[in-house]
Amino acid sequence: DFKLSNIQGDIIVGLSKRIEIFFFFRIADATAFKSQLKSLIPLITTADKATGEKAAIRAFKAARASGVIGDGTNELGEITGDGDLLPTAGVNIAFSQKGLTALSITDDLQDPLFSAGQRNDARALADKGTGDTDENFQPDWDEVFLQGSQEIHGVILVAGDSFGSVNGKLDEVKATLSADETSSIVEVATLAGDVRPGEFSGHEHFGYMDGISQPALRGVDNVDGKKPKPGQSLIDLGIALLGRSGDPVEGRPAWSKDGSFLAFRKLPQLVPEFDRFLEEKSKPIADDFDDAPVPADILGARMVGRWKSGAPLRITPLVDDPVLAADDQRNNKFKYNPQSQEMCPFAAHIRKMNPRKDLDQFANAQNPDLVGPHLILRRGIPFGPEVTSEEKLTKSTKYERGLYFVCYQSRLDQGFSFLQKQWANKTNFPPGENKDPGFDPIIGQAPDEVRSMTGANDDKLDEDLPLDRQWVQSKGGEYFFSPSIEALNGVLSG
Ligand code: N7H
Repeated sequence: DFKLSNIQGDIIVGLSKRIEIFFFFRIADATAFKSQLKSLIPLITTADKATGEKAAIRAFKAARASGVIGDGTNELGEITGDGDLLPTAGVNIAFSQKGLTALSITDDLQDPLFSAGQRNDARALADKGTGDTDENFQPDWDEVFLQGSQEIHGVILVAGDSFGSVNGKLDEVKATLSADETSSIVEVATLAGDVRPGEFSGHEHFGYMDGISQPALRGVDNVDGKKPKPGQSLIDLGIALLGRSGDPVEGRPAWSKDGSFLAFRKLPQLVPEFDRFLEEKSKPIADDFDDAPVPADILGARMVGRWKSGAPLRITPLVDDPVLAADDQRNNKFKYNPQSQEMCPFAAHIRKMNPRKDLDQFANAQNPDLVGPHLILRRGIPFGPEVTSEEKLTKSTKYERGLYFVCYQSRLDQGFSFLQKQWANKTNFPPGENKDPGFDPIIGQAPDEVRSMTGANDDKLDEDLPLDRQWVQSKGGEYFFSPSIEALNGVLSG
């Protein structure tokens, strides 16, 4: 009974996005919302539609590369139009627990973190804030996510090739949700992310290529029109979708099947400060790299686990290899050696987040796979302007920029929340070595911001490198549920 047309496209395919708008709303009139939601459903991009769109974009790019379609410039090289991407705009919708409650849905999705909301998870995630008990903790979050006067009941994701397409689609959505002169929703906030320009497209703001490693879903290969790639982890459908094989949670309502929990985080990044740290601390670490390019690039790569191009340290530890990085048959095909962090530090962000073979030594009959259940589908997008020359000069951030982090999973306590608390923030993960690996230098959080890692220097692997400060700062977010189309047609609009 598995149908791509019943699943929202961002979950298992990913909406095509150069621009993405997150429209957070409160439901003001539940009765009107339910009937207007019925009319919104045809606008929603399902997984089969998203697959088709990706295929069309690939065909368009191929046609452009072969000269069949112009590239948006004239003979003089002047830009004559967008000409860059096929116009697309996709829509998805997801609800917070408060949103389900506002719709008088009392069924329990059996995910305590979802039910309580992300604000109640902030202290455990080690987000910055004041107060020393769960009750009096005040996270240092943006006002909108504190949800004082305005609760967030849901989020509408609109993604596409340009602000023109995306805004046009958002207007359609808004018109649908205010049909018959009744606005069923109130805007709480609209956040916009965009892919970085030109050669940095696909790279997050620290400069590293993102979106390389995603798990593939068992039984639904080819979902985005591509074959599973070498090195790609295969996970059961139920790791991503509720009610599918691999989701062990009992007692969930039938309508939750084929939905997924969406974790949203606003994560500003202090880019000039990060670069300054790399410059200052990389000299001794780079000493033994004979033909080393830039010392800072070596330290950065050891913190991330990949070079800026995306080439993995596990395959090319001494020098970046852009050709390898661009080859999707090779750029993710590696396992770590659980005995060694010579090629890639245990604490490196991608090793902490997906330790590949590191945990095999602890597996047993009851728990044969210690990594798979924690793999997530990442769908984030950068936000904010490029670093200005003034910021480069002063080495301090003036304009907010970072990542709107989005991921999908069937259990928040195994996916996002687990990864942050148990792997990124835990200094003894991955286990098995005498010396603790330390924090994930990219996203690891400590309440006092005092962090360090080992393995940064491949000559002195046990040496502790103090990490000055956190360059990724949580400004909040929320946990949402992205329902199936059947659920949207049924309980949510009924
Ligand atoms: Fe990460 N970065 O630029 O350093 N991430 N991440 N992430 N991340 C990855 O392999 C980054 C964040 C994961 O399968 C890459 O596709 C930044 C959170 C996972 O090998 C880069 C931020 C969480 C993977 C970054 C951020 C994760 C991954 C390499 C915040 C979960 C795949 C590209 C601003 C709690 C690991 C790639 C694998 C990869 C960066 C956030 C998880 C470059 C800057 C919050 C599972």
